Amino acid sequence: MGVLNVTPDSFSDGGRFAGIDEAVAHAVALRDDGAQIVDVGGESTRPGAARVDAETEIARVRPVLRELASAGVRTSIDTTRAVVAEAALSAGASVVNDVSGGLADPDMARVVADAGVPWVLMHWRGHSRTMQELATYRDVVAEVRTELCARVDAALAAGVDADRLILDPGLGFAKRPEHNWRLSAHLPALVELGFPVLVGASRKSYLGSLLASPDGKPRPVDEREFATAATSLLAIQAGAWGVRVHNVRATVDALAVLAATREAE
Ligand code: PMM
Repeated sequence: MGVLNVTPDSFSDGGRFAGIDEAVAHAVALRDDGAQIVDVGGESTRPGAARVDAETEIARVRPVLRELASAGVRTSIDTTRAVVAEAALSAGASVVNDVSGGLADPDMARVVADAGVPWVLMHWRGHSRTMQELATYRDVVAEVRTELCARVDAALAAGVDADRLILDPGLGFAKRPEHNWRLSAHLPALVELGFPVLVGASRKSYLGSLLASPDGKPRPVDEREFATAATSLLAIQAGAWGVRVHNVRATVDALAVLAATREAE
């Protein structure tokens, strides 16, 4: 899954693809690099980010989704709002990627059930402004697993088919670096629930901290690609179904190494 943020303020690529033509060209390039789906978002989920209203979010994503549908690029809509998901699906998106796992908007389950599309349920505890205060766990793996199972139960109760659900540990969302590492190390605990698992580690700040300079400066966002490719390889090796990344080529190369190694077993 390639990332296309059509926002002026996303943490890794904010402002770069705010124009429709630039956004479409970038999404086509992600597809040509090997992305099977391009995830289009119109609201930044960066820790501390302020929210935009639904009209602004729709105005950002709709024209891009329409163009991508005519260019034959498969898209998901990255939103927590049912009204945005609905507009995006009618503009050509075919997957809903909801970082709140259905918690932010009680109407989301109905929209997804009616449309019959795949729904990514990410682990989430609150909106960006406050989420880092919610990063308290006794056993992060067990708690994320239990909280995701509750989202699955809610989705099924709302009439969404089990085979449409995809789970995501939500790295960086109400998680401190040690939580992200622990979840990555114990990914099989989510995989064994039997749903496809998506992992979004790309360029996240815990990688910047890992690769900090000797004086403690985090590695800049656009210099985290090798580490991101390593996270992709480890996630797929641990049984993930997909990875959400900004630089598709680096991940595709890393996964080619994994595939060739597995074939030679
Ligand atoms: N991370 C971000 C946004 N959307 N969706 C899913 N399913 N999983 C993630 O980890 C995730 C996401 C934040 O990253 P960005 O600002 O680079 O898009």
